[in-house]
Amino acid sequence: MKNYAPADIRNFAVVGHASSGKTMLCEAMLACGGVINRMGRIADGSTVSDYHVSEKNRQISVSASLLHTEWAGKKLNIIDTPGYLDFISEGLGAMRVGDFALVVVHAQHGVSVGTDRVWELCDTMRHSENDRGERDGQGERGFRRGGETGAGTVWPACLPVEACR
Ligand SMILES: Nc1nc2c(ncn2[C@@H]2O[C@H](COP(=O)(O)OP(=O)(O)OP(=O)(O)O)[C@@H](O)[C@H]2O)c(=O)[nH]1
Ligand SMILES: [Mg+2]
Repeated sequence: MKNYAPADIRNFAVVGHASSGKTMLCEAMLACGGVINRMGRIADGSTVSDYHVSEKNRQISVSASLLHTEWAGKKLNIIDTPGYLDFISEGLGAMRVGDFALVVVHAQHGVSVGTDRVWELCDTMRHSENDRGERDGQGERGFRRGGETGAGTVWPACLPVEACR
């Protein structure tokens, strides 16, 4: 196994409102890093993160999953967390051990109660990812709504998730 210097390791939690696209974003990261050669799908129950039978059946994340990949010489230890508030304790644990949190905001639905909840808990490092607007041009609107919360630094990133399939 490759050894990484501590400076080359990034541990972070992926958090956000339910069904905002956290698991698919993680799947895209694994595909981009070459860990998997094609992206799985939520509908097929074929993502790396949602591996448990209850997650496949419900098509939602139920527990935090530890994933890892490498990008630009950095080892990324990614903790994908469930967005449903019933399982928020999984996200709390992940945020505690992560160096920072990546907050995923649904570009069309914008900031929701789950976003507010995790944002309150992210009081050290804040990082917002705004995706899912690429198909209908609504990403910009969702991003503006994210910025209007005044919760910290927010910047948009458009991820062509279909390109990896
Ligand atoms: N169009 C589009 N659909 C997406 C995108 N990302 C995720 N989806 C779909 O949105 C649904 C929810 O995606 P997930 O990745 O499971 O969302 P999540 O935030 O992990 O959900 P929970 O963990 O259950 O809170 C699935 O049907 C995905 O296929 C995206 O970038 N664009
Ligand atoms: Mg998920």
